[in-house]
Amino acid sequence: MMQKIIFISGATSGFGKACAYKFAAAGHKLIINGRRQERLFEIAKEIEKKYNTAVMPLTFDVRDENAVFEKINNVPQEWKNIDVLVNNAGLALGRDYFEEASLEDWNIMIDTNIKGFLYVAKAVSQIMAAKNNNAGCKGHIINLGSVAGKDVYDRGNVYCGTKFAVDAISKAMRVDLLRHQIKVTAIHPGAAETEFSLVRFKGDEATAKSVYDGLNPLTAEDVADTIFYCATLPENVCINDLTITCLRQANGIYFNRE
Ligand code: NDP
Ligand code: 8X3
Repeated sequence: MMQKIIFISGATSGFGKACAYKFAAAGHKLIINGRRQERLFEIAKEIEKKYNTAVMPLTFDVRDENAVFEKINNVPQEWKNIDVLVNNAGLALGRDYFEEASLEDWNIMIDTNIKGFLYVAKAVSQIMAAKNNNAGCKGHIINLGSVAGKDVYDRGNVYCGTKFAVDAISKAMRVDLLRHQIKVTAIHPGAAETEFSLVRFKGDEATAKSVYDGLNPLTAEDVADTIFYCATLPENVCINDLTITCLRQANGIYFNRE
């Protein structure tokens, strides 16, 4: 097995955290990011101990343009050869009618899911593109979209808009990064029980839980397994776009609850 360097944004919880465990279990080295430093360091320590592989925690807020470029450009040389980026940090805030929704929620979602997403992708793609292995694949960027970026649902307005942007930008990245032989995969999950809804509903546990009523939703591990699958295909094979839902969900709108 060739050991790779995997950079995961938003690894303190949910998909990002599950990806960290999945890739480490296969022997890969990790750079993991999130804002909650204590959690990030705990996870790094636990993974290093459990899987005997190196993990570098890199605490920053993806919305902070300077921090993103400074932290990523200054990783030690032995960590520079990033093979895979799981561009995952993101969030929804609120589920409100358009005219009633909070501007602050909108700004945070746009700043995180579009602008922060772009900063991280740009910083890492510059590093990948500068590699001199012109014959082979220089890297793989895996962007987290959503079924919310394929169909809009009621009161999803700006969250859906940010995920449509992820979908469009993933297509654009695939075209522009083609000359560097960098793979770009967009993963679009449906409902998955992580901290996502707790964040969206600002700590309201009952409302967060009700999102998954009668669904048997995806788990973070289901999504991490899928990301791992995409990342470990032969060099010549790239899944461009993948939508994944649980059995009881068709898309962002249609559910068959038990
Ligand atoms: P979680 O809330 O469990 O995890 C989100 C992660 O993103 C956390 O590690 C959080 O870390 C990090 N994060 C959020 N904002 C920032 C920031 N400004 N800077 C750095 N890190 C940040 O949610 P999920 O794992 O479910 O979500 C991951 C991605 O998947 C998101 O992009 C989400 O939109 C998408 N998604 C989720 C679905 C679901 O149903 N769960 C379905 C489809 C897509 P910290 O707070 O420590 O910064
Ligand atoms: C998260 C899934 O359906 O809540 O992107 O938008 S959904």
